[in-house]
Amino acid sequence: MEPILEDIFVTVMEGDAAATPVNVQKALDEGLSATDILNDGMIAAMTEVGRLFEEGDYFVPEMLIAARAMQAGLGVLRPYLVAEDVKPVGVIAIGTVKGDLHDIGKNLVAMMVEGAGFEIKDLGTDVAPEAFIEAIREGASVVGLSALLTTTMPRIADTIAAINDAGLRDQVKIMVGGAPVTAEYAEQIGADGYAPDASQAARLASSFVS
Ligand code: B12
Repeated sequence: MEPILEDIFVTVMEGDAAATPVNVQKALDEGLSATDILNDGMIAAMTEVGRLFEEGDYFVPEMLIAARAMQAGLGVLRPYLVAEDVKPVGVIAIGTVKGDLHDIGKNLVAMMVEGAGFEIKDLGTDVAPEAFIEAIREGASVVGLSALLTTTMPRIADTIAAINDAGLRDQVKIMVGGAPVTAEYAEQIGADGYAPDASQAARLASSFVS
């Protein structure tokens, strides 16, 4: 691997949001393609961060700062990706369901999924089913629904039902999560998948498009 890609890998893993964009610019100046920088430097680093999180060597703060470093690097890389016409692996519309204002976990999932190469449509918190439906009509192929309260968890099922009623269910994969949500609940309400944390959410999203 090019030494500068190794540098990017390391600065993303270490969550160095100052050095990552500098290294990305350096790699571009050295003539590396935006695609290689993204795949072999940044996405590779976020995959490793996910692995370390799952093994208990990294915790939420490490994952958050790595994701922020990745975002800082993406700020430099984005125009070059557009110029190279690099397509995202998919578009995910993610949001916290109606009545629920918790967004820390949802944001973490969005960052890790972006780290896996997806374009993110972040619909925010307190999101009505209609907003997810609109996002699907605009091209989202994956939907991520988050709920942190036992009282708002049923809104996940309502949202899936509304997507069904709109005749869009077969156009989209739906993944669900949040502290009260379980794999059994996900299956019961007809979601395509559940993940207990952001790292597994990124793998789940990737499995939908592979
Ligand atoms: C921070 C927090 C708040 C903040 C939220 C700030 C914000 N911007 O998010 C504030 C202060 C606003 C808040 C308000 C309330 N909160 Co609160 N809050 C919490 C707290 C302490 C942490 C949540 C958190 O951020 N965790 C860290 C993240 C990283 O973890 P996570 O959210 O679980 O997300 C991970 C996974 O679940 C998963 N995931 C999450 N979303 C998704 C989505 C997909 C698609 C996938 C695949 C995976 C996935 O991946 C994430 C990353 O690894 C929890 C307690 C707790 N320990 O969970 C209580 C908690 C969730 N809150 C609670 C309550 C009761 C409330 C209030 C009703 C309090 C009140 N009386 O006003 C209000 C509700 C407001 C509303 N309408 O939403 C209760 C819920 C109880 C219950 N059984 O329903 C909890 C459990 C506290 C408690 N023990 O009582 N809260």
